Amino acid sequence: MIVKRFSGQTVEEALMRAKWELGDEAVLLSSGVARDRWWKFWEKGYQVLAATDYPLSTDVRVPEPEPSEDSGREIAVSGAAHAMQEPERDRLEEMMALLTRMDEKIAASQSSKTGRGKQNPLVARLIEQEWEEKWARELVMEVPKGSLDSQWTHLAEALRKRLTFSPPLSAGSPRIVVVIGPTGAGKTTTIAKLAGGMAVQEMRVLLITTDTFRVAASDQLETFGGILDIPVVVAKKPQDVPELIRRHDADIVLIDTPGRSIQEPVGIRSGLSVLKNSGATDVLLCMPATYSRSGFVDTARKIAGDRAVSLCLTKVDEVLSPGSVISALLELRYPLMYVTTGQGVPHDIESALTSRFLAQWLVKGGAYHG
Ligand SMILES: Nc1nc2c(ncn2[C@@H]2O[C@H](COP(=O)(O)OP(=O)(O)OP(=O)(O)O)[C@@H](O)[C@H]2O)c(=O)[nH]1
Ligand SMILES: [Mg+2]
Repeated sequence: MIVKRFSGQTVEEALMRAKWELGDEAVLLSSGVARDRWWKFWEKGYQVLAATDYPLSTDVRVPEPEPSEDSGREIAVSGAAHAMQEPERDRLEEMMALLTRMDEKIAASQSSKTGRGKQNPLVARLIEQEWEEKWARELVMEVPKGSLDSQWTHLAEALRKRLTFSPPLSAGSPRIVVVIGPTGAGKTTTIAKLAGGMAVQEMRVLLITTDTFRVAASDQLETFGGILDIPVVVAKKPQDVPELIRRHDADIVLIDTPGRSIQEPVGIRSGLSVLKNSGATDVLLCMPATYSRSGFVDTARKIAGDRAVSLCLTKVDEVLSPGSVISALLELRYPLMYVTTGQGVPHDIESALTSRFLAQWLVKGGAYHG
């Protein structure tokens, strides 16, 4: 009996080669993806193992492969198995069983290497929610077996332990907070929300805008200040900030900065100049939860530089699957101070540390009910 392996770009092509060489009576022993020893390592290929009882023809021509769309791997070959003698058929069956077991072992070892084996249903669900697979696997490892509800609770707890949180802003002498972030992140709205909440706690708040870059940008903060009855001043240049702070007796100063694109290094530098000149005690980085994981990480890193920042995660109400943002938070490890949950001033903001809904939402997704 002759047993030989044939390769091709598709199973059919490999099979055709086998038939041409071994004849129509050839029996297919196994088929599968070609290992690189059998195929050009830079191309995807398939291999079949075929056997025949008949001697090889000396005039063998292997045909050029015909293009085929079907790349199915399970193909039956009409065979001469029925014509075989009993002991040969037994030997063949033994060989086939052996080859199948070898194939299974190779596939299992490859899947454990790539981590693409049988997937835990919770991991699969998190990946559907746009979690990065690495984080999904890592956190699910900390979740004991149990009902789905108890798994969500444990997962939320595991996530809470991994993330760091900053307590909400309090009064200082004064506390000087510079709010930075990409364009449209919600910086000015967040400042208005914070100021509204602080005024209720009877803190003396001063709002400073350094956004003289865009037409009427300072009007937005002045309008909020007017409604909340909180003083708003405009710093024409970053160097003016300390003097403006001295002139006002405040417990806390919130400084708004213009949003600039991260593609624009000049804008980022001018934002940094406010940080340098203001004597900031805190830097609050507003980042929209709507960004992709990589967009979030790149933008946050470019804007924060090597500065210690706290994070305000904005627009969580616009996100249904928070997996991207979780993956970004786990990667960045910046302490999370606030989440903002809508456009309403001053209510749509909450402390990340004390929020009762945040961890649950981060793992389960859906509408945010903070
Ligand atoms: N859905 C939702 N919208 C928000 C939230 N916070 C702010 N916005 C909206 O986002 C838009 C931009 O908000 P701004 O506060 O002007 O953003 P900004 O970062 O100051 O923008 P620039 O100064 O232009 O960089 C406005 O329409 C806000 O109402 C939020 O938590 N949820
Ligand atoms: Mg603004």
